[in-house]
Amino acid sequence: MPQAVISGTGLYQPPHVITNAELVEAFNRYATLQNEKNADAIARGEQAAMTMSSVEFIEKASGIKQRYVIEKSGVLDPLRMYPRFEERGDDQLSLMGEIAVDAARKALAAAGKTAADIDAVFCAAANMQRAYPAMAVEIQNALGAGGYGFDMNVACSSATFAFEQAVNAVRSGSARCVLVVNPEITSAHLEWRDRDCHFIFGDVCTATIIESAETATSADQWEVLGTKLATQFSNAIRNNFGFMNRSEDSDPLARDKTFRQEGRKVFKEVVPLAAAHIEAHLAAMNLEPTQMRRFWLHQANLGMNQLILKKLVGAEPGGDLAPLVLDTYANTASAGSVIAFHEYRGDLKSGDLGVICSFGAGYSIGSVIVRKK
Ligand code: CO8
Repeated sequence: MPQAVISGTGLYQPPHVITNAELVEAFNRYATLQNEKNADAIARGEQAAMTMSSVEFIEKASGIKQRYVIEKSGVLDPLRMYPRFEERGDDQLSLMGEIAVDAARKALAAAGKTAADIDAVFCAAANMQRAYPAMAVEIQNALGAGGYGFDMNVACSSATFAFEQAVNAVRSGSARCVLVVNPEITSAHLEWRDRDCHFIFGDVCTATIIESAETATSADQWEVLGTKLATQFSNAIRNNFGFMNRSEDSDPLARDKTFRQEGRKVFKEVVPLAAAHIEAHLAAMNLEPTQMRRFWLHQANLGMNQLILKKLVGAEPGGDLAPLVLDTYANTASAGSVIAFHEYRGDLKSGDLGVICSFGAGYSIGSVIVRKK
């Protein structure tokens, strides 16, 4: 069976930054306008006044300091509070396709491959821009790749789940070189008008080449020693937007049609699940957490990652053991752990071991154990 290696990664970084100060200012202007509009109902006690957001809360509760977005003016317009994207014609490359192609070209260059080498494209993300045709097939076509492509959604674990599919495809011989893309346009399905979650997400796209060790020529190769996926149903993170909305006569703009979560519950339930998952995966391969040179963890919350690391290795993670990217990128759904892997692996040496791990809605957890060649 051919061995699978990660031979290149690429990152699309959106052009606009929203700092916490800008975000909070826009939210508080929106909340003030709402309170003025609903002043009578609030005075009669029929409606609760909206409470203000704060930079201090956001940084203390999450560790997030800013986020990148593809479109900024609509998000910060207190009369709108979501991005402004132009509808594109069927003959134009979709926005998800565009950012995926950008990240993919960078990953191909890093791996020393061309689109002609790709024989499978997996588009794995927390939301797809449309129902069909599959985003992956559009991306495959835009790149000029052959083979086949499909979309998959396991929310924040989409990337690691796709890595396992790619590794299996390489090992089984159904593909020799797989492109995994994670175009996350979270700004379009985040509820920016809800102070409990308005600070959480950012846009980005990551791309990863997973190929047979027999064809890999990159100077930076990572053997995939093992993958482990797990899911356990939970409603604590949910979005009810979908194709049934029209037939159900439900309001497509209602609160439940964008991201919502019980953040504290997620925090408490997912930390032990993720730590136990990584520990079990390593144990099954006769490895100890302390043998890991690096943990590229899902980027949802600084405190979550600190607790997971403490459970695993009994230490506070410095930037070196479990690098943080959520301070600058925020939570980028499935792309978070891949951004960390993309940005923080150059200093590792041949033989060094690490774990890429995602966790999130579903609940879903995916871990990928890698060794630098
Ligand atoms: N400013 C000021 N105060 C606030 C704000 C704010 N912005 N927001 C909430 N507060 C208040 C609350 O109202 C509460 O007040 P009170 O005590 O009076 O009730 C107080 O602050 C504390 O609130 P919380 O208990 O909610 O605060 P936490 O310390 O729990 O922090 C977090 C909230 C940061 C959300 C934290 O719980 C967390 O990060 N949890 C983990 C969440 C997580 O990992 N989720 C994974 C989601 S990602 C995923 O699975 C992918 C989904 C698909 C992508 C979707 C893209 C859009």
